[in-house]
Amino acid sequence: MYQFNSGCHAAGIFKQSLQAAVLLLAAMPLAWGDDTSAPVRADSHAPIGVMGDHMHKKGEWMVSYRFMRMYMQGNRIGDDRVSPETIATTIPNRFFGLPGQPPTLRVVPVQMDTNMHMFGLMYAPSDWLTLMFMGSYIEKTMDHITFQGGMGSNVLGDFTTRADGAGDSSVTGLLRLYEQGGQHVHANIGISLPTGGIKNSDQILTPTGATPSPRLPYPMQLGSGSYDPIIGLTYTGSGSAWSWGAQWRSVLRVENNSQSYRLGDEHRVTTWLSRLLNNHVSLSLRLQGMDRGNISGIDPLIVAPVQTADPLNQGLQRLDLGLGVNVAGSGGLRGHRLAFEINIPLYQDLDGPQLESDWMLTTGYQFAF
Ligand SMILES: [Cu+2]
Repeated sequence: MYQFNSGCHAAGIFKQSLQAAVLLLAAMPLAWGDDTSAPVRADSHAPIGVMGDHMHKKGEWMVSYRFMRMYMQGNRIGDDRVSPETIATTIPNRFFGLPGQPPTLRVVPVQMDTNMHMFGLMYAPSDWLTLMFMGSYIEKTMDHITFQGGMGSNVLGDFTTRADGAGDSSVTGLLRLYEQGGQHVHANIGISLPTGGIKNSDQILTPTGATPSPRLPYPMQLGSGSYDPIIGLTYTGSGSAWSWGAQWRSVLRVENNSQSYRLGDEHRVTTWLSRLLNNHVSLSLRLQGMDRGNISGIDPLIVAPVQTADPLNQGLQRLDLGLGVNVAGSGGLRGHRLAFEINIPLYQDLDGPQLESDWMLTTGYQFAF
């Protein structure tokens, strides 16, 4: 929907996250029973922002739900902040020369909100193999400023574009490679399935004041459009009150999608340290490095004087700090878990101009049976 911006997006963000946490708590069945087996340690799962961190015992199932919220405001080129006025008057428009295309960018994204609902299912056919399926539903909004005409810094107006729908899903096998004395290693091998849309469109405001509804630029699409191999390696270790782990995980884009492009490869390396407060609650500290490549190829229907329409303004390198809490149920709530994590960038280097990341919240509920 086309609409003019109103109010402050940030005000409702923490409220929404809190609501999600309360909903999850309310969804946990209340029951009482004897805890007959060994206590479940809260830190036997990694911080909730890590996927495919743990395996299950033969015959065990797990269902999970995560709510992730990511907030981006303001632009950078490399590590340096850049204003909308500077972008609109100095950054060349790669489509200049095509009919109606001005020499510089004239539409500038200023803020983006992403909500992701992730649904997971895990099953272990044997002790050395756990299968994991993940699906998602994504809601994206991006706020823009449109500068008037072909030059100058007069603002014509602002507008918000939206895209909602299924995101990509994945099937992954976790293969145990080593297990001894509290040390564990497994391989993560899977494939990302193109269930997310790549043809979303919405109404925009052009520099001439027109309001067409073209295909939205790459960051507003919900999927990759391609079958993407996932490979990784996970290590976890634990002592009496502390535990730790590390994971490498890459999503490789090996084929062009139906719209003649492929997203850049994504590589993530993360390491964490968790401290048990008691068996049921642990706190965690995490570092994550991420590298995302640019898009190769181009969607011929994505043509606009905006940074997000350029396949070469999509790559980035980022280092995030994560603070998390894991809670594991016992007694009648054995098998149920709640977790929360906030991730804040310590450093980001963007092929830009590109919107910077400000924070990401992840709330999750897991139930193994
Ligand atoms: Cu699990």
